[in-house]
Amino acid sequence: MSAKHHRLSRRAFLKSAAATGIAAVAAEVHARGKDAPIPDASEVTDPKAYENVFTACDMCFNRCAVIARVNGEGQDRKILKLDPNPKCSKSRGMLCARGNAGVALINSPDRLTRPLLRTGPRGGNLWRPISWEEALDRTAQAMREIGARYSRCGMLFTAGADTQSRFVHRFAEAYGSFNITSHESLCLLSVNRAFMDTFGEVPQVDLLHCDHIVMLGANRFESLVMPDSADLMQAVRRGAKLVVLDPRCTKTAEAAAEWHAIRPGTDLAFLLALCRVILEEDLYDRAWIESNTHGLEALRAHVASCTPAWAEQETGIKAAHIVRAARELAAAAPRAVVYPGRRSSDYEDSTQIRRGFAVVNALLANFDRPGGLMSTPAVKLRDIPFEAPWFDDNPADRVDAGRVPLLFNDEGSFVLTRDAVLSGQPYPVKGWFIYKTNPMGTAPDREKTAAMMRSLDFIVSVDIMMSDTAFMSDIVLPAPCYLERDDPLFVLQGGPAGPCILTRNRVVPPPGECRPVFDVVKALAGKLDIGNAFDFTLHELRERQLESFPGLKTTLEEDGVFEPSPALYGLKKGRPYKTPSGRIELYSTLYQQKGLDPLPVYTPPAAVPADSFVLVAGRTACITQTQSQNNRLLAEFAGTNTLWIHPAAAARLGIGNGDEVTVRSSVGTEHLRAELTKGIRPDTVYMHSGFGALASGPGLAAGTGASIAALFESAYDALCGNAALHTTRVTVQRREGAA
Ligand SMILES: Nc1nc2c(c(=O)[nH]1)N[C@H]1C(S)=C(S)[C@@H](COP(=O)(O)OP(=O)(O)OC[C@H]3O[C@@H](n4cnc5c(=O)[nH]c(N)nc54)[C@H](O)[C@@H]3O)O[C@H]1N2
Ligand SMILES: Nc1nc2c(c(=O)[nH]1)N[C@H]1C(S)=C(S)[C@@H](COP(=O)(O)OP(=O)(O)OC[C@H]3O[C@@H](n4cnc5c(=O)[nH]c(N)nc54)[C@H](O)[C@@H]3O)O[C@H]1N2
Ligand code: SF4
Ligand SMILES: [Mo]
Repeated sequence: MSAKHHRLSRRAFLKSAAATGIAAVAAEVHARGKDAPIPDASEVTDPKAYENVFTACDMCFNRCAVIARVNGEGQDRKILKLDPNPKCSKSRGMLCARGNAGVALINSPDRLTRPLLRTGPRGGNLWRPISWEEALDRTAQAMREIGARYSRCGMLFTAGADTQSRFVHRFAEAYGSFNITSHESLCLLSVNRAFMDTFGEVPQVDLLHCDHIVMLGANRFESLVMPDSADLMQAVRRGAKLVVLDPRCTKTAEAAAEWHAIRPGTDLAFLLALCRVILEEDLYDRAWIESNTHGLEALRAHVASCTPAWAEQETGIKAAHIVRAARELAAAAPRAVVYPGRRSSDYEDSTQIRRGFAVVNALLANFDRPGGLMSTPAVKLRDIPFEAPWFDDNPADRVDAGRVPLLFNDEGSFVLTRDAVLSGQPYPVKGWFIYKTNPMGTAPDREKTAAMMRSLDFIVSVDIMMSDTAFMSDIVLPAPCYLERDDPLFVLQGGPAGPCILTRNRVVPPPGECRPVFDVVKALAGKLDIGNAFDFTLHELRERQLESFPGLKTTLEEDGVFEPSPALYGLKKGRPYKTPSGRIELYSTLYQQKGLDPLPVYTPPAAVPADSFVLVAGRTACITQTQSQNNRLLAEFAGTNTLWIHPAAAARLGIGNGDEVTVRSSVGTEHLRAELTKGIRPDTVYMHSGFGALASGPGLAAGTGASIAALFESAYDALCGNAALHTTRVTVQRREGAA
């Protein structure tokens, strides 16, 4: 063990943390990561001998505010510790386990450091390091050829959640392709669609001041969303009632007053029955509903047959519980919410299911009021605008257009785009620019994604590690992680914490030859004669953004966060909702015009055959999607996944706890260990997503656990094309001959 990288014992670490005034709780993760390259804080004899750099976490999309404690110069500069920035209200002075473990990205042996060119068959793991000049020349050349041969829409651009993704979008527009997708059509587009079409916007939630929360299909104590996760904890401690409906007992369900193991895919039956009880028993604020909503009588007629007894048949939740849930929600209203949720990539009718969420909230009269759903205050940063002259916003030209009636024009649908690429219809797409997203690990039906990639002429991936997607590419470009680059300023909405403005300042230099994607697209734009789209430096953009508010620059320098503190409630007073009727649409005028069901119509899920299970996905608090499975510190807590299965179902199949099992769907077969638990319905199995990487790149990750992306079939939401992950049925068998 070299002196430079010697590891701290838990006691020594806590002592040094205390000496530097660092919260002991945040030290937990460092202290337990035994094999991790923990920075040697004991070398710092003078507690003042470190510098604070303000930045923002990027271990998930929440972007909690961070203070990095750093010392040294140049290539010797190192991070001693990452701490939460207590001044940031949105992150509630918190940095989660993953946020702490961001330091493990820095010296990870899995980091990409040089541009790589594929030299063998695609996915064959044969690479040659090349210079940046060669990598950019080859990429520009391939884009020129694809543009000339198939039209510029023959290039697909996909960028994940990030503050520099905007540059990839700008690059695509300047190049002249309509085909841009992101992780969003695998995540939350159906919830966005439903709430936009009901309220005219996607609301935030004021859990902090809420007294009664019904949470369906969301897991805020493991799937962290800030400030919701912290605020829910506060609310529960204060005595707010939390009711969780989930086919399995999550950590959120464990902390709730009630957990109901709902039959997967039946949430809308529960919600329609809630509406019926609230309307029939006259439990709503008539004056508020009449002045704010559209379609009350149509809704009343629609839910007349949705009795609690009917909903019990569908959901498996006792009618008496449904009636009580409705009465308790109504009694606490408007400080009561049916939590809208985030990931809604579940069913083919997810948009209609989420319309049900929206409609119940409307009946609780909670919108734009403390303890309810919140309208989003407008906070805008100055920008360097660019209008591509040939890019008129023409959704009909997207390759995935016309398959669903309510496609989001600027996101599209990854699943539908993949089908279009594979079929070559309505036109060929033959090139792919991928930034910071890993569809091979996160899109359903991995084999289909692989087939799509094999069908392309050219693929370039920009990543920090060799993800399975990068692995299937032709050119892989190494990127700096969030601690190694400056980013533009960005606005984050924080619900009851209010919006804030943050930025990322480079904390340490990147390894090897990593370049931020801004530099990549700027250089490519120059080579493709569209350099005018990037006629500025990142520094110039930041300077422009810093002029957006008086005091922004100095406050960011001094505190690392700027909170503009606009009004948070009563924003809709005297203002129309951004819907066709100007009101909250219980009855959707837009859907009626398009010939769709204007009220949320319940579709019962397909029956589960006796020998099969519904497969559902979710998260653990120590893992983010596929991106942290090879983080050494986090692997200590969550190094693999298991198959949750009910003991009764396991007994029927002769499966014991810890046995290796084979899980089969119509598109894939995976192996992992069984975990017997009464915390799941007997007709459902579950595994954490984010494991089962194929690539031989990520050393720690390869071969750990099963890939849920390999098992999920590629169904999609009928209205907006969001992926529908939970429609897949699987069989489970004990794996004979396995240890
Ligand atoms: N630690 C951690 N935190 C994260 C992330 C992460 O990767 N790791 N990712 C972030 C992202 S991008 C997102 S979108 C959010 C996602 O956060 P959530 O929206 O909370 O989504 P999931 O964690 O996928 O949880 C979905 C839950 O729905 C349950 N479920 C499945 N089918 C049904 C059903 O039909 N009805 C009901 N009522 N329940 C059902 C599943 O068992 C699961 O527990 O988390 C964010 N926070
Ligand atoms: N089975 C299953 N599938 C799911 C989900 C699920 O719960 N289960 N959840 C869905 C949801 S909610 C979401 S949001 C999507 C997420 O889907 P993705 O966006 O594909 O998510 P990640 O797996 O986090 O992939 C992020 C990629 O970015 C790379 N990366 C990380 N930091 C940087 C950086 O600074 N620069 C660059 N260039 N690259 C970086 C990582 O190495 C990784 O390859 O997945 C969806 N798919
Ligand atoms: S929730 Fe955790 S991983 Fe996500 S941004 Fe915040 S600290 Fe980072
Ligand atoms: Mo997501």
